[in-house]
Amino acid sequence: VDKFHVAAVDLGATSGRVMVATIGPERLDMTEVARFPNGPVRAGDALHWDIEALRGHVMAGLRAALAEHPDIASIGIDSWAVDYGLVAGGELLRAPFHYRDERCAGGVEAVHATVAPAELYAATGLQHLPFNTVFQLAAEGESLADAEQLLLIPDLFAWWLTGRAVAERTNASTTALLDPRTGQWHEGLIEQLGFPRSLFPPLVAPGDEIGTLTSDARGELATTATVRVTAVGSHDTASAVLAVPMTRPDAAYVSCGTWGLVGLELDEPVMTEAAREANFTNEGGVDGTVRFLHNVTGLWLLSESIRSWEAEGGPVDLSTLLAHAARVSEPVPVFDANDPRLAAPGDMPRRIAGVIAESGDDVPVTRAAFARSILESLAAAFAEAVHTAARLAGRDVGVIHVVGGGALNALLCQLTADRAGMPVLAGPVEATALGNVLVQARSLGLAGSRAELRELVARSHPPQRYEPRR
Ligand code: LRH
Repeated sequence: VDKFHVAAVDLGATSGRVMVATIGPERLDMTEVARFPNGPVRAGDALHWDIEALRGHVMAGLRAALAEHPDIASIGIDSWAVDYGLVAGGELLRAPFHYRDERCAGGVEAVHATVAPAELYAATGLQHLPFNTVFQLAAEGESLADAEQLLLIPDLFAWWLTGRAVAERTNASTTALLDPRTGQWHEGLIEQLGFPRSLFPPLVAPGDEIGTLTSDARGELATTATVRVTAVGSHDTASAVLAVPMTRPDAAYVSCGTWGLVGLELDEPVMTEAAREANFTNEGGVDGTVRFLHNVTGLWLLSESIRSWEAEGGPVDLSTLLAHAARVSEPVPVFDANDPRLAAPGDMPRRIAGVIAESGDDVPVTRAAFARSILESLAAAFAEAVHTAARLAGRDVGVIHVVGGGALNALLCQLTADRAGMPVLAGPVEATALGNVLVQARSLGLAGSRAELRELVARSHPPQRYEPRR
């Protein structure tokens, strides 16, 4: 194929971006057209996403992308998982809830009263996260009555652009309503839980064409081109894993942004009791692969701490903070990064201090030591999850790839190598957008097995190596 352009919309829980990629047979280059912050917004007593603001940023980004590259052939959209909009009569009914909203607790109870946790795991292979879509839906109660369809966040954007309502499979796998054996909606479970079957749109797979821009969308994007919207691994983690430049069979990955998703790419799910107890998930990957992984709280702990410090005393420079954290020589406490009390937004330093104090350790006094404590705790959790994944899947692991924003954090990468006792290969930082782009490119004719796509990534974005220090 000759050179061509595609656009990737990549929405993370902390920031979003619109990228344009130029793809040739030997190279893949990406430029950022728009970047914007994202995060929970409190409306009344609930946490939501500011979906209108996100929509505005996405449309502005795509308009700029098309102005610069009128020949953009395709658009792909990915975002964080599990959250959704309810639509009826062509309208979004209300702002989607944020997965960190507290209402999920009631939903967990309601679902588990009908389907026991072990039964749910056997049916879906998903780790228990209190915000899995199934629990959110159970918490909706009466408010489901006026909804015609449920659209996961990337599918909502695709619907705005094309008018087509679909459910992309990798992200649908995070709802806990998909059957991992068949890749279809789990009819039995949906019925058992009493959700209207009509809520769930037809499934599409990464690489499928969802549709082309409606005339309204073309107007808004100031283009006359028939741009197609292509389904990608619309779960951001699925896109990220596709772009992990794994070249060895003994590679594990950490997709590190707001979350640290730690695991392996497998051909078959591992749905043993041991995997359930370790809270490992079998999410759907691109090309029917299985993302066997565990959610570790990621840079959320650091970004929320910085947000609190900034609210108290003005801007905090991240690179200065990390440089100081790297120089901390006294031992710092390692705490459980996955403590559920650290899941909600607000006042993070105080809550982390509480968790540390509770285990009898001294709470670090300086911000540098505090940040170091966070990074040591994340590295410890990453290393442990890698070893657990290897054990549960019966695989040897000898190298860890760190992709996403965390790949920029040299201290975190080094500490992960140290604690895991194996090399870390860091990068690409924009793995998610790259994975998004690769699926579109392949769908438009770029030849490539997953291995070949990963070689292309490694060539265009050579990873940085960290050796374990012992
Ligand atoms: C990462 C992510 C993760 C999900 C969480 C809700 O952005 O998609 O894979 O578990 O957000």
